Amino acid sequence: MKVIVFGGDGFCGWPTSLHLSAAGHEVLIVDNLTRRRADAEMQVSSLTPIAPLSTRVETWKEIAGCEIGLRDFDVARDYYQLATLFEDFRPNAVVHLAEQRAVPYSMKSERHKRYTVDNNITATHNILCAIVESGCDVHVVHMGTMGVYGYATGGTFPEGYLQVEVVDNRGGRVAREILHPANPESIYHLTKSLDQQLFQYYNRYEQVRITDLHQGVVWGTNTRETKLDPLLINRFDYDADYGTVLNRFLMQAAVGYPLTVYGSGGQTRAFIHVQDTVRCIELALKNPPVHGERVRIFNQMTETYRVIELANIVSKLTGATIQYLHNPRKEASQNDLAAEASSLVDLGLTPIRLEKMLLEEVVEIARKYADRCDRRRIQYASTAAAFTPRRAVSS
Ligand code: NAD
Ligand code: USQ
Repeated sequence: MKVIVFGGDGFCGWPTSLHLSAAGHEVLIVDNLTRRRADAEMQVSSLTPIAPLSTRVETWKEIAGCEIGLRDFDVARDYYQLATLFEDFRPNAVVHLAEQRAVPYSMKSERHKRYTVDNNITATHNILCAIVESGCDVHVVHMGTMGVYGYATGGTFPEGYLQVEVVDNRGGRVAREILHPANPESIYHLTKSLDQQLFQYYNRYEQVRITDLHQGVVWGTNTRETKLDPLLINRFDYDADYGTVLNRFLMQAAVGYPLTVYGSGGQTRAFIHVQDTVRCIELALKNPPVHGERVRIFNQMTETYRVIELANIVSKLTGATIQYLHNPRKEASQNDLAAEASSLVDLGLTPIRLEKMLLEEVVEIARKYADRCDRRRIQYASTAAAFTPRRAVSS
């Protein structure tokens, strides 16, 4: 299969590109390296020493003998490069990961809000529009988020759609299927909710086949392929903007920093290991919707935990202490979370459990690269203080 991975230099995108290439697909990465520039903007870097993208790809060619194509352009701004790429490369499928994905970053200032909305919505729309214009029959696999459902406690989130009854003009009850109402708690999550509407339109009126993966928080670093050479190593974000909670706790434990629990720690979130992320994307690609099928939505998560539960697990494993901090985010202080997530398991996913991989992550990554940690970038306030928005984010 010919596959374009939009955002193929990122945390999920790089291991996905390798995994698909190893499975024999012809992979082409499109990435404008904006994520690397965000690191420079915030004066942080991945805990793991990541190689330049061209070095990554050359190393993969030496090791696996497989070529991965590269294009450096902005999917949200360079529409004509994008349209030409579809006409020239004629992919069978695309994996769309090219969005600004950090909740705190999306709320830092008006510029970051506007950047996140402009970048994410326009990138998604440009890809869909270019597919239609090219006349190619392309399956779009998009990485969405569990956060589109929101975190109001109660009920079980379905995989995208709700069966409801509406009252018609004569007072009768009519069965309907609707997209689960969106309840985004951040500007970032709002963009993923808006993406869903673009997918509904392009699926219904332009017959684009789409799978939207509603993914939980990803943890871990390496996958089978990124472990093959140090130059293939994946990124590990630990700063207060891009670092996700479990990876942050692992790094904090490794450097002797108290685990930063926001608020009560009663927030429940869905989690998945990065190895399972790449496997889920492959499963989605292998099992495309048929022509005329509605947008497929899979909940891509394997476990749920409260933040405080994670802190206790990491503390027990490493001896780290726990610090309760004022929550810098606007979010419910506590919630339950139940969600259906059987579709990907039915397609062949065997979930990796947290307790199985956690120790390996502590030893192989967090402790090994602990000396690369800049402690000033751990707390949200210190990151914000170091921030210079006007130069860093395009207006
Ligand atoms: P990331 O920031 O590491 O990677 C995104 C990549 O896309 C980066 O390499 C960036 O340079 C590129 N990019 C962004 N905008 C672009 C544009 N306009 N043109 C070209 N390239 C662009 O993020 P990630 O963690 O790999 O996340 C990938 C996707 O998965 C995102 O859409 C995110 O919302 C979603 N997701 C991530 C997680 C998680 O925990 N990491 C969880 C659920 C969903
Ligand atoms: N949290 C802490 N302490 C920290 C960091 C985070 O208590 O040091 C808390 C947050 O307040 C939040 C929870 O941990 O309640 C999760 O935060 P996170 O930063 O790990 O994840 P989140 O902001 O939800 O975003 C991440 C990805 C995003 C993806 C989302 C999936 O960055 O791209 O969409 O996870 S989900 O949460 O299921 O919507």
